[in-house]
Amino acid sequence: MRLVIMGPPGAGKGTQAQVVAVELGVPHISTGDIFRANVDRGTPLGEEAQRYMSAGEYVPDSITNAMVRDRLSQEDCTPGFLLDGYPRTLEQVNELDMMLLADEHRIDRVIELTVDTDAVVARLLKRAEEQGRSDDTAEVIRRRLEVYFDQTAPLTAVYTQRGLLVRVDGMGAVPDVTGRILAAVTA
Ligand code: B4P
Repeated sequence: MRLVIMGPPGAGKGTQAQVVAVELGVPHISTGDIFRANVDRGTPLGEEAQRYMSAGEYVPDSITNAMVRDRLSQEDCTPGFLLDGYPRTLEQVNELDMMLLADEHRIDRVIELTVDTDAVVARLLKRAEEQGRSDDTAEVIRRRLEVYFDQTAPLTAVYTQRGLLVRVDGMGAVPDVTGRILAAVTA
């Protein structure tokens, strides 16, 4: 099973992907988590990524694509994976297609978590209080939402055209959303 989970910042992609990946027995690959791990370790990749993330901008495609290519080439991804927060641009969609084509694989399903914008802003501001993430300030959240609607929301049309997109209501309790995703994936 090769899955992608999409949705605006704070939609709960990471929250859901962690559980869904375990249920499906595939690795959970979050580009945001990989960037943050590099920031924490102070690697050159982390230093570069941090400049973009703390401004609410996307990390450049060249950096992100190379990182995902490397991760997907690892052995645990052979049976499948759950990509969380990638692809986010048309260039990333094309690059992912090429990575998979090389092994004669393809994406099986794309889940789009739909949420209410006011609710996601509230979720992220709450996380800011709890975790202090540098990209969870009101100003940066606003920019992240703009970038999402400008660059990532149009990708849903691409995956709809391919017959892969399933929209899942991301509002409500976390286990209820998980149940909806698993139902959509196994349908
Ligand atoms: P991500 O790490 O993907 O962060 P996100 O979009 O904010 O989070 P997500 O939707 O996963 O929300 P979560 O489950 O945590 O990206 C961060 C940054 O990394 C990007 O802005 C960008 O700079 C960079 N980046 C990542 N991928 C990239 C790419 N492909 N290309 C370029 N740049 C890239 O949930 C948020 C909060 O809501 C949590 O506190 C959670 O507890 C809460 N929550 C979740 N579900 C809930 C529910 N049902 N009810 C109430 N609260 C809920």
